[in-house]
Amino acid sequence: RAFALYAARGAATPVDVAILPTPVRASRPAGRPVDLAGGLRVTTTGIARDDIAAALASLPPGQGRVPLTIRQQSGLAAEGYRLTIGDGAIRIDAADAAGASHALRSLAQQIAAEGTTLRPLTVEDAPRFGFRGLLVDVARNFHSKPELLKLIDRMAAYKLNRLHLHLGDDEGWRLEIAGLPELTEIGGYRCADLTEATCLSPQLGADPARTAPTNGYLTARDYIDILRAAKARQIVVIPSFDMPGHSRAAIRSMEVRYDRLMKAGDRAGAERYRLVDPADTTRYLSIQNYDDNTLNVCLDSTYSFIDTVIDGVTTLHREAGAPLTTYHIGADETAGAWTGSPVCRAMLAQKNIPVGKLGAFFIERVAGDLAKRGIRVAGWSDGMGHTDPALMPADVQTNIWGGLHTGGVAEAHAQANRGWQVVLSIPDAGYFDMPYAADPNETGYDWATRGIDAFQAFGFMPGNLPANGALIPDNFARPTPVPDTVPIDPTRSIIGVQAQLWSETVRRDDQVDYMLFPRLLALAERGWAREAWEPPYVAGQSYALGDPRVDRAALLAEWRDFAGRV
Ligand code: TNX
Repeated sequence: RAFALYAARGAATPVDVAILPTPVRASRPAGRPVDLAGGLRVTTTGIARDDIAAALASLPPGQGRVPLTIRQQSGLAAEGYRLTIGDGAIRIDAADAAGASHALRSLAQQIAAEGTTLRPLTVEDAPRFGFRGLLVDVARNFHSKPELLKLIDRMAAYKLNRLHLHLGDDEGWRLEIAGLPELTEIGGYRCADLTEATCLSPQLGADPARTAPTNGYLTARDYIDILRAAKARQIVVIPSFDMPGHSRAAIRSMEVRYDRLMKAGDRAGAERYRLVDPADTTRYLSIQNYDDNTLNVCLDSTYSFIDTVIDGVTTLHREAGAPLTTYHIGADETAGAWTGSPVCRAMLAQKNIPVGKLGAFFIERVAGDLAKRGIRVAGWSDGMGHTDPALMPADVQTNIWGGLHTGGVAEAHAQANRGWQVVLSIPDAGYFDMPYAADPNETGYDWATRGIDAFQAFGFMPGNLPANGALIPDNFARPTPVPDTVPIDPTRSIIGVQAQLWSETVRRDDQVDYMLFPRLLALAERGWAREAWEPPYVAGQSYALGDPRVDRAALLAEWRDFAGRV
């Protein structure tokens, strides 16, 4: 592990710490070192040891002599901590269990760099954003439970705290749901070609066996284990099953259920699992070329299906002791089927709404159902933006996936101005299914950008909190300022950033690691630390790297130092 110098923000002289993401303040006071050879003796006050057990386990073991005193302390920012190393003792003051865990992770990084003799060090730290997320898509290609557990531990090490687990899409359904076994029996498997009767989508290569890495699903037990591992690391899991578009796996699975019930003579039962209107004559093609992937939003059975899914997921979260707080409904890239559906025509006439509002109608209805259960709805910004805010619950999370130069700034500000919780999932800075570089040997899509290397992720400027949560565009390829056409209301803010690992092109678990590391660390850095080279937000203005207000020399110095710590 490299051990680099960095100028802690506000420090007059460079301080050598190994902590990543960069802490707010660090200093090297005078005093005697701490010799860890004697082993640590941990005591806690006001923070349950169970809540920080995973972070404690990241330290060298031992029932030793060196006191490590962990105390809850009021007056610190949420997730904040103060770590004091010196004179034979280590002390942690933390706002909460998350703060204590972060302090322990910082300590573990310092031990990894310095060895068992720690020179005196004081760190004061707190995150810039409360939401620091990673999306892992296990729907397109499945990724194993061990891989997910490993990622959860890596996330905690770099102080990321939201795992957006993408469990359902066109190509697969990856979570066992009580009462709907077909979802995983059918939806958990891609097939060799499209001739199989229940085929979801073909395998990406020449590996048709059902044991191919693209196949599989999480059992209820697996998911509970994942939730528990996340909770032990202060990570909230946000499940997502994309709807009403991107729903081919659910549609195919429920067709099988329908047929089985019909064969058993249970017509009424079968009708409860209809997700499309059989008389719908609409022809559509989704952006990803599916012509049969959209739930019919006018059928009551669609909503009772979603209800069963939410029931099942809620129960698993309860069993894990990690209540479901946010549920992501997708809501993106709906191809706009339904115009040829008699059921929809009847509903439109009855409710007197225009056909163009059907997508919004779906989101508003599911959001309302979630709100009744006390669960926050989350969705992608394109779909969410079409809703009528007056018909949405007050508590809404939106993931902005407009590009830096294609409307993402205005979208982020407009949706923040609706009072929503805005998370920046900006493709050109945080879609880690894009390749590292425009090189034919690299895997990944390039629709958003020709490549995102760690420096580009590092140079993303998500804005200036708390009053002005502005999205600051920064695209190294096109350093042209983007006009801020929708200034953010000064009382609003952006709640955080998220990295996305979509997995259409990412099949094996080792490819997951390759796509995420090291650039995930750059995003973790931006989610945690606000740097002096980021100019303050000014309403109506925006800037990119070419803007003279960006202190490029300071950015490069920070980058070199960061790269040394990675
Ligand atoms: C767009 S981001 C998508 C995903 C794809 C991704 C591939 C979003 C809401 N939709 O379904 O996996 O691009 O880069």
